[in-house]
Amino acid sequence: MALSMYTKPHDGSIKSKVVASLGEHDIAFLPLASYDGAIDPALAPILRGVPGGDVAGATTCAKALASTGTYPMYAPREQVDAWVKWDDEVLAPRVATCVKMLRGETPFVRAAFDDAATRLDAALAELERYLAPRYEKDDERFMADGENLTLADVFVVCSLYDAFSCAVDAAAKERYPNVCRLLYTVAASPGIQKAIGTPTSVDAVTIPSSGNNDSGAAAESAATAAKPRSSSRSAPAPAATGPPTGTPEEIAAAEAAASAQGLVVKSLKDAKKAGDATVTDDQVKAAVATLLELKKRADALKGVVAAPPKGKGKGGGEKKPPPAKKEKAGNAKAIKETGLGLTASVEDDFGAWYSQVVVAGELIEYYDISGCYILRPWAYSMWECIKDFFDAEIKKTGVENCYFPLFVSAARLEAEKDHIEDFAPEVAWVTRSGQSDLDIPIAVRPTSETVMYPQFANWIRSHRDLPLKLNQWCNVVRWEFKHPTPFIRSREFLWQEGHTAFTNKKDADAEVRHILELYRRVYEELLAVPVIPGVKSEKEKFAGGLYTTTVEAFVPATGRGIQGATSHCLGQNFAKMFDITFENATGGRSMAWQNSWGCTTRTIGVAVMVHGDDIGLVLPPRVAPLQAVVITIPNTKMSKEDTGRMKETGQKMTASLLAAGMRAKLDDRDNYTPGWKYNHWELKGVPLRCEFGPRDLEAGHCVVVRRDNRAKETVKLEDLPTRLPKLCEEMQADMLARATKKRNEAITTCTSWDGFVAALDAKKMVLTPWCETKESEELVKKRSMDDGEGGAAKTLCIPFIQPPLEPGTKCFVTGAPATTWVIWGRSY
Ligand code: 87F
Repeated sequence: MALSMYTKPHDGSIKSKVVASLGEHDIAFLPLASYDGAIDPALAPILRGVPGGDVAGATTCAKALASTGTYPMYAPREQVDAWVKWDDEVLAPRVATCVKMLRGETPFVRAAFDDAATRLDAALAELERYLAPRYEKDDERFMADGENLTLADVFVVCSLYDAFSCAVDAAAKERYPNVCRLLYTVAASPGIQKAIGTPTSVDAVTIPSSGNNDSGAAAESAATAAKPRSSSRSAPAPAATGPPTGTPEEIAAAEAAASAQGLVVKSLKDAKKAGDATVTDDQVKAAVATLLELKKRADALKGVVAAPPKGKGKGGGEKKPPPAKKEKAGNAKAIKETGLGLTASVEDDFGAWYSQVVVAGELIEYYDISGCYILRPWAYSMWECIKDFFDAEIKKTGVENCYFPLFVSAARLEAEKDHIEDFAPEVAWVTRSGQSDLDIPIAVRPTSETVMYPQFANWIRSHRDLPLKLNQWCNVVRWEFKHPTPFIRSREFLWQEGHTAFTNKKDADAEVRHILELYRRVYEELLAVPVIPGVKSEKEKFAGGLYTTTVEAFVPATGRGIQGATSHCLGQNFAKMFDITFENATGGRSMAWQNSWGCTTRTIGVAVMVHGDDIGLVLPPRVAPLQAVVITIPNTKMSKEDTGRMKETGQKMTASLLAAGMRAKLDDRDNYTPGWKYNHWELKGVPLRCEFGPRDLEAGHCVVVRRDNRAKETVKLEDLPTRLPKLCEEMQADMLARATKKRNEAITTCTSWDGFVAALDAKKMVLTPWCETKESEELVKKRSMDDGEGGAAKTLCIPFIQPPLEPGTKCFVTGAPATTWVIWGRSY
């Protein structure tokens, strides 16, 4: 049965179900059959209801809601029409069939269920294919970003909500990331959340057995959204969870905190078992209590509700309690395998692993604004290493640091329309101070070209004022709508932005390459991450500039490329706009040539992704906040003097490392067991651990363990200051070599379309001969999206180091003459 949707202050006079409140207006579903024309369309405009998908009233409806000031919600009528129609005809009926049978609202008929589930899966796949390129492109955010919501979005989301909260298992979240994004972003609107709750997905869907169930195996293998996962088939599956109350980030943080505390408990218990008299029962008890609290908090955020007492559940006792959760069992296994606090592994669930490792490694703390993160000292210290290196290098070339304001007037920001147009949706604006609206809103800088260049115009008068080379270390804000990831994509981030002006193109070109080389060194020499330096395609370059150079890194675990840093030659575009002209050496006027270049805290995220393992962070020694930690291992049998001597020697060892210029620390805390301390520093990725026990004390040596490969060697105490710096250098070199080998193995060459998508699906980047046209890039994007599973590929860069291009070589996709080799990949 078709449903209508209308808005009006809901007075209960109409038999309908209110599904959402937007401002003063309610959005309700009304069975079409019960619509008798009694609702005055002017008061309560019908969004749909006329068979055939007419959306008469949509505009009135949109205006009414927009007038509440909450939702500017205009969309082309055809689009709303199509969207509603699709929900009406494709999505909603399939969801309804599955959901009703699973909830026991209609009899369970195996064949009908399988059919609906298969078709539901197809509908979700279709939606995913539809959404992915739109989310990929920043300029097509017509919906589902939570701020440009149409009523039609609400329709689709209501259907998805039903599907995900009953019939779609957690694995679908991975298969349909963009569908989930739609669901979560729209459902994040407070009005909608109030009405429908926070969406979740069930861990497993148990297909009820039924009288005509003779095709269990077929149901298992059907490509259904409601893929049956559980072996229990006796009862309709009550959802194991309620709606989560926390954001995914909060949940990840709470889980990480709980698993870290799990470690504390484990090591205390181990120590006690091993006869460590310093560990008291009370200590263990307190640690366990904390653990239970943290678990409870994580469960609450996840929406895990305690199973109702038998017979008292909502269903009147006929439903069995949910089977033991599969995921829990999986986690327990992971904990046991790693033994070390991270419950997700790099290979099985990279996203979850990353969220856990940045928190457990104490780099990041989540914050209550999505996309904003707290950089803890452990992360900031890495940023300082990068900063110190880069800052010193640019100063050698005459760059001066400065600071321009955080805020930009609209007039300045929009002075260079072409440049800002593409980015406009990401600009954040301040519109109010206290309770009063500002006369003119002001923007928060997303980058500083338009902030700085009016001053450049003032300061540059003569060729003697050039080159002008400025840089600032600062924060910028870009209100991203893609899924945020700590360091990798955040709404506020730290960076340096360099802005320079020259009298001629040759000098500008040379600087672009020099800066890019510094970025390469940041990645390869500091972070041990190999990068490919090259130039961006016309489509991917910074639109305001002449050309963009880039260093592209690669994350093997996901097979995705990631832009490391960019150095742009802006040509004379900005000089034209901002009138940056100078009197040249012959007395005439010329326009300046400009560059801009930037590198962000993304660097840290890339290094974490490339080097981290199932145990935790693995930090490259050159940027590790601590390069070595000395851990004393006293035992209860030691005399007081020996314990004191051990402590003192530990201090001396550490001092000798510090004197040798290393970043070192002594961990002689006696409220933690050695095992706990090992885990702690491993999780934080400290390159070298010096274990110093009673026998080592007697022998005058210690055991040094490398974090990256866990290789151990015994080092005489007097050799520590010479050996450990060497070990750091070896580890640094090995990390780069390992990552380079992996990266190189992940580059496949394709000279035709054959094998292109298969290579992407095998987590590779692809090197191809290319004709360099925008159309071919669009074509590859579309074809790779349609043929593959992991989203579209784009050009990462045209590498500076090119294989020979034989005359007559054809573009791998168009067959036109190739003009270059280019690297393609799925990317962050
Ligand atoms: C987002 C909002 C507004 C990127 C934006 O790469 C403007 C922009 O101009 C924007 N996102 N960009 C391009 C930045 C170019 C350039 N700026 C200086 C850099 C390096 C540092």
